[in-house]
Amino acid sequence: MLNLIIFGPPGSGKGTQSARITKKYCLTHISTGDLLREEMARATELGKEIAGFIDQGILVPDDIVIKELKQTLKQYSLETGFIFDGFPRTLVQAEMLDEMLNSVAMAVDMVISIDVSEQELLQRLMGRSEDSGRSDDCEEVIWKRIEVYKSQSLPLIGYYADQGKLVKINGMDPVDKVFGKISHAIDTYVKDKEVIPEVL
Ligand code: B4P
Repeated sequence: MLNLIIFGPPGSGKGTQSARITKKYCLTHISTGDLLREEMARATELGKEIAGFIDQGILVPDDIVIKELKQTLKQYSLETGFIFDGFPRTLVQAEMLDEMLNSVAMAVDMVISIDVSEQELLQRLMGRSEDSGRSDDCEEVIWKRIEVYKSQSLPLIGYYADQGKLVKINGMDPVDKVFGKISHAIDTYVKDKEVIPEVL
């Protein structure tokens, strides 16, 4: 059983790679971006509030994200094994996740951090904007998201590096190659820890 975090700037391929990791390692995929967009699509009062943040490219406040996450996790046994995609994005969220997992004698196993240049991020997200219909995939908002990533999320690199949990992956390569490197990192971790997941 594994608990992974996939971390990186907007457009680095977190969602893309999470889908593949989920399939290969039989994990439950939790994307806070998807959860928040689902709430927006329901057009609830909360959804409208969330849209106010996402449309500007800024982070949704921790209390809202944590509440959404906790509600979703209630549907699963924590023993399932998760890939957290786009969560945590702040130190408060990281500490909350540690607390929650520790309370059931579990922990984050590995944090996969995907590095991609800013120009490439812009190019990918502008490319996606043609069919994503996402309000935050426009140039001005993309730059804001990158800036927010650098100021609010990047400090998590140190938080997880200090715990010896960080794996850095060059995300500039094609999707299959990036996935190959991620799989290698996970397989090596699993082997070194002598934990044999059912999927192997
Ligand atoms: P997210 O939904 O997490 O989305 P993202 O960071 O924009 O994208 P991701 O990295 O998953 O990119 P993808 O694989 O799709 O966040 C959206 C917003 O929600 C945030 O800005 C924030 O406001 C809010 N939010 C979410 N979580 C939050 C939290 N925890 N706290 C507070 N606020 C939160 O890839 C992008 C494109 O690149 C795709 O078109 C893909 O096909 C392409 N691509 C991927 N890999 C590629 C590769 N190797 N080569 C070429 N193209 C590639």
